[in-house]
Amino acid sequence: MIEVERRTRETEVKAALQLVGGEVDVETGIPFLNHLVETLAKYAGIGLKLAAKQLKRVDDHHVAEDTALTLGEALRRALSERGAVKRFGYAIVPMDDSLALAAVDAGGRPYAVFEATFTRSEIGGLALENVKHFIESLAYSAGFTIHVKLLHGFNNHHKAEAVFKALGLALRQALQAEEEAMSLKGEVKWR
Ligand SMILES: [Mn+2]
Repeated sequence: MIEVERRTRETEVKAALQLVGGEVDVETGIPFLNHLVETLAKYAGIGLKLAAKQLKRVDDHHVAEDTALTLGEALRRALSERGAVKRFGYAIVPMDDSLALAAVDAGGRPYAVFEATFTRSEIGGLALENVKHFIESLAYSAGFTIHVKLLHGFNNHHKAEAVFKALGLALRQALQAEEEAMSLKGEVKWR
């Protein structure tokens, strides 16, 4: 169990993460963000209890970003303890009208490519521009390369959820234990 707390003047986020499964419960005060992060954890097969609160009332931006940074830090710590993992994973996931692709390198190389557009500005308290910001923040704090591409879609809820399901399933593969480091360097550096 990895526990991470992140507190700034803007937010307070507490996360407890288990790589090998367990209960998933996310409460950020932003209903659609809860839904997306719970989807990510469930499909990734990780246990995650995460609570975030906004200390200074502004908008959803800081909570979304800091939730991603805290989850990423928990994943980074969990992986540095776990040792070798498969490292790479990918998935293409449909959700009715929407089809999303995600590919991950969970190997200490922070980078994010996000290609998806939305035709609504907000769902359930979450500005949809923060979906991209969330995934970028997660990639940088976890030390993962994450590519996400929405191949097509119409319903904005389905589009965002398909992205998080695909990312979750890609992570499920990438986080599987492996006998030796997936790198010609002989080890994966977690900075
Ligand atoms: Mn920001």
